[in-house]
Amino acid sequence: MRTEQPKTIYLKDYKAPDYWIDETQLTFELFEDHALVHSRLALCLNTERHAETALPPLVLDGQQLELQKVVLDEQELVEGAYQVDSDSLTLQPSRAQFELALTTRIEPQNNTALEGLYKSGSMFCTQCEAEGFRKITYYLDRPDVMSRFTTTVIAERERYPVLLSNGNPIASGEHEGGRHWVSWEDPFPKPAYLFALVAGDLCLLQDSFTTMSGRTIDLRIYVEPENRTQCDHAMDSLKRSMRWDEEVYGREYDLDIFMIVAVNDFNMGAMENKGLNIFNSSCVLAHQDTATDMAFQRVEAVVAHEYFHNWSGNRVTCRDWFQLSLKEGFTVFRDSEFSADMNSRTVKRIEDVTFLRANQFAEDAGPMAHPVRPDSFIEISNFYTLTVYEKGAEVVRMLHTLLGEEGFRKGTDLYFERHDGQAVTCDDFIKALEDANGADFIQFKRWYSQAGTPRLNVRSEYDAASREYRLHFSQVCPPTPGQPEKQPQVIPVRMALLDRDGNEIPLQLEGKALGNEAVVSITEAEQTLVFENVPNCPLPSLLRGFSAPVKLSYPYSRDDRVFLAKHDPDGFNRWEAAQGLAVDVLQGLVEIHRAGRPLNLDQRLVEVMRSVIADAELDAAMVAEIIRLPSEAYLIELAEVADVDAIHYTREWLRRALAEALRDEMSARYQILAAAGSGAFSAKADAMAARSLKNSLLSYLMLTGEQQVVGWCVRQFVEATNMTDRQAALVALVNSPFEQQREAALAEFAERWAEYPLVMDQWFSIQAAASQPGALDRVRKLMEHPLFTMRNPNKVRALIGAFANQNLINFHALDGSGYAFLADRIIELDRSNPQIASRLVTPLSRWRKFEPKRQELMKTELARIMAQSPLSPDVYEVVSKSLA
Ligand code: 0A1
Ligand code: ZN
Repeated sequence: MRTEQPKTIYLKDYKAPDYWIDETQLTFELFEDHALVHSRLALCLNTERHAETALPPLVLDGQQLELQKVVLDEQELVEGAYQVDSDSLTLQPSRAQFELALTTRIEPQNNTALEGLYKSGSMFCTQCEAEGFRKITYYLDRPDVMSRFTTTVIAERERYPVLLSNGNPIASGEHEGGRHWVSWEDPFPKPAYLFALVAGDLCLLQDSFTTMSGRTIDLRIYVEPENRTQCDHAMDSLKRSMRWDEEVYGREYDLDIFMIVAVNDFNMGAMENKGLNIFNSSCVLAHQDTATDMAFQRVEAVVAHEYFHNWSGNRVTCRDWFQLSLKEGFTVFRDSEFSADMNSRTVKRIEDVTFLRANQFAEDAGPMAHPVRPDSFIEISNFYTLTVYEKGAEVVRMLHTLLGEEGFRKGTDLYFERHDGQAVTCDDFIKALEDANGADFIQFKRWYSQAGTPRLNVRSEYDAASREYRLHFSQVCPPTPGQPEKQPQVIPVRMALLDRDGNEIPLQLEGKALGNEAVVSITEAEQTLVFENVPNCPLPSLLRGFSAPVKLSYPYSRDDRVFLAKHDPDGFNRWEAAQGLAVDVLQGLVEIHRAGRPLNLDQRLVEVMRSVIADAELDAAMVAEIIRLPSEAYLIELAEVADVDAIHYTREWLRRALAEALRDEMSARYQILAAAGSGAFSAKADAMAARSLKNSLLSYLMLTGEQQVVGWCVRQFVEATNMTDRQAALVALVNSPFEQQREAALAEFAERWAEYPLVMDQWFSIQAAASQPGALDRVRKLMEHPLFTMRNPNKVRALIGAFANQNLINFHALDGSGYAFLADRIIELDRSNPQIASRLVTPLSRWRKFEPKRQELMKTELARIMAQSPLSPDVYEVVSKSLA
């Protein structure tokens, strides 16, 4: 908590540590009201920094610890022989190699911040990334200090039959008084942030995997007994991830055992601790009765993400936290490619791009904008951002695009070989890719150092006489905090030129034949490409697959977009054209609405939607993506000054108008899909795609207000064989004016699923996000619900997060009630869980996007938060930067 102004940490100040820790031996004694942590550290001087004749003091990190004993080289130190303050323990070694033994007392039961060692329900667990280990014992808690860990856990056998830590189990035994112990040894040196411990009464799903070299790995998923039946999908995803990493990256698993533990109280999605991944239960548990298809896909992606970290993160880790994207950007790229290979590649790309544009672009345009490799931070927990993760993954994707599949693999092989067992930087990653390919990424590295989303404007000219087609590119990146001016970046543009029938014209650029599709690199602020031998004026298909995270603009007419939506041979760009058309239509409607004129429906959009709904050949998931209108959040991001009311009103108007115009086609397709899906449940991609389209159609059809459709919806709710269909029907009812059906469905759902916390999260969330007036009162009432608690991050995200991030019309109510409500929750949460409190500030931090009245109201709430004392560094950083 804040006593003085929190300190800013700078990348430029990085220094290697004064000492290394070769060995770390830990013994945990777990009790009901406290824990004792005994550590024995083998330290040695970093002789690259210091001569043995002038030993610097040893400064260990530590917070909220009660230090009970300090023993240096078998000599217990008396008070005064060391110094302790709120963040550190300092002592003076007298030899270059020495042993330090410490005992600290901590209170996991009172650890509501869920960082360090804490209790989730009846189980003990840890979360050490980024700087949680220092809340367990004094240590060099920085990722470049890598040590071999041996851990012994001692606890009451009855309450905690399962005792886990990293590595392989090496010994176990009984103590007096019903206590038992297990020792674990991790042969791989690791930083403290990868340490983990679990103690609880857990049940086990076990399986095995044979690696490419023929070793058998023991796979274990530990969950609370009632969840035993919901682990199959996670186990299956794990085995597929292990195989994929062997096939695509040549990476084999290294320990003999790999464990996943599901916990209910967790700040993030999951954590890649060596050999002992700890997961938010929402990212492990999946059964068709209780989890939606989206949840299934999230489990698959998160299991893969954490597993892939074993190489991209653990075997090769980060030198310092400024390099976080080294492991996160790369690993997100790896997991998204895995998901693309397991499901539909185009649909996965559409989902990722949609998410990036609505969320990361907004971050890049807001007060917390920072480069993929930040230069400074106050609280590192605030930098687990969409920029570090998602934009970081886009940066790796561009490297993949520029090098091609084979060149990229050569580069990653060299990276893993060269840096195995090391803590390295983003520059080291790039250097390996360069060296393996003879490439030069000097300019490309600006993607790591410059914040903000570049705009790429494109114009074209066709000269029939010379048969030349010119594309003029100009790029500009807007100023971001601390970076008023930007240099041009390398922008790979995957593209084709289409003739009037939608066929690709062979590309010839400066005398070189490039085939039908090419990746061109735009490197200058202004650049012109001249394509030769172009028989007729073509239509360009640009930035295919979203080959760079930029805002592209080309003066397409609506007719051009209709043409591309129907004829572009590239699936992603067909969707992109339809999206672009919908954006253009909506932006036009917003203007008409603001001018007080009546809205009208552009028939071209209706035609595009009609043609895909009727297209039985097209992947149903693609149809669902194409008919989904751009989100309110994305429309707000695109606007200079966002008129929330107009955006909400016109988007709803357009949805209803489309539903009415396409009523027959939509209901015909809905009924076919409903009949086809009523049989046995399948989790295969095509079955999921069919459900996705069916439910998207249902949500449109409900807008017609027809009794018959309400009947279909209620029937789907009652007869659903899976949570995807049941939940979709509930969402449609909750967002409808049919009060009686809505309340009945909500009540029945709550009664049936009261015992399932993750299902109830959905129930809270659906209501928090419903856009009818009075939402805030409903949210306040739901906070009193016996199953709601501010202590569980999933519940906070489900209710408070969904209201502030998804219910934009109510959150931005003009009386400021939504803002005041959120500020109250942030202030309240800051006392128990600063990381979660800080994440909730995001919607308020975006105040510059709105008109003066809302700006003032939002700033007032930010100022009110700022005036709190104490205030965590987490919330302080985001709020102070938002107001700066
Ligand atoms: N490294 C994990 C994410 C993670 C980060 C921080 C945490 O606590 C503050 C927890 C998890 C991942 O990328 O999955
Ligand atoms: Zn990660």
